[in-house]
Amino acid sequence: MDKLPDDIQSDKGAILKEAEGLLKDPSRRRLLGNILTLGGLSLATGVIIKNYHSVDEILRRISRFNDAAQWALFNPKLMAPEYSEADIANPFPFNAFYGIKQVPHVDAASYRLQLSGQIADKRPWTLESLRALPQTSQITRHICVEGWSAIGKWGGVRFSDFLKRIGADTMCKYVGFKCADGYYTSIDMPTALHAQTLLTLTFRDHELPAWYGFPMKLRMPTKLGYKNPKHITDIFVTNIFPGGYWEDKGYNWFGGS
Ligand SMILES: Nc1nc2c(c(=O)[nH]1)N[C@H]1C(S)=C(S)[C@@H](COP(=O)(O)O)O[C@H]1N2
Ligand SMILES: [Mo]
Repeated sequence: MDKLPDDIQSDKGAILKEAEGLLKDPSRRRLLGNILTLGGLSLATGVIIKNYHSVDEILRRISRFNDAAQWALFNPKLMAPEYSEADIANPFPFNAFYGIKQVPHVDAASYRLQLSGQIADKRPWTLESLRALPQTSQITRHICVEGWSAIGKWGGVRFSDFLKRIGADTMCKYVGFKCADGYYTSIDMPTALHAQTLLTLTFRDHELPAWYGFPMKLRMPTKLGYKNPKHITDIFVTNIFPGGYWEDKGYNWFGGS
């Protein structure tokens, strides 16, 4: 590689120092997984520095690259393992960006699931009308990046069936979700259409309790925990990248497990 111009050469020290700080942050390290060490970054910096201006931008670029790779490698026909009733964790862990006492209370009677974006039939859904759709269930492992995993049983509507029913444009790239607690996330269309992706209304054959996401949680055994939104109030289909609560703070967007 050519010698870097002097001004960039001196930036290099500053950028590496900034990187060192950022890599100390556990959420940043998670974002990078094990793909990048400070040593690796040092080697890459000379190349990257010519095109990008801050470490944050470099890290985001790497994460986006990782998204593209995961998207390309995702096999829509590959099924996540399923388990038996005896394997279900009891109690199943609760997790959110707040404590269990702050879990939102969603009123069942006035609840409406709102639809927007590239969807032909945007009529809102009541809980009753969602319960009246054909239901299926699945016992799968939920994996949280905070270092735990647990097997649970979720039941509900196959998401690909639901998307077809509402006339979603499945040529779009993203499906986005907004939640009653302010959480939000989005997924790639191939995962939305995966056979194990369920719009769930039950946990262990009972109505989804508040702490597991009443009235509804999107459950995907092919994705990490933070990609599985609870308390969903809005679903939209779009080609504009919607991001997510943790994803916008640096977690990898694709979030495959
Ligand atoms: N609405 C909402 N959905 C959410 C979260 C949240 O804070 N709010 N946390 C995510 C994370 S990080 C995890 S691990 C799972 C936890 O789901 P559980 O409480 O059913 O175990 O929910 C995911 N979905
Ligand atoms: Mo999580």
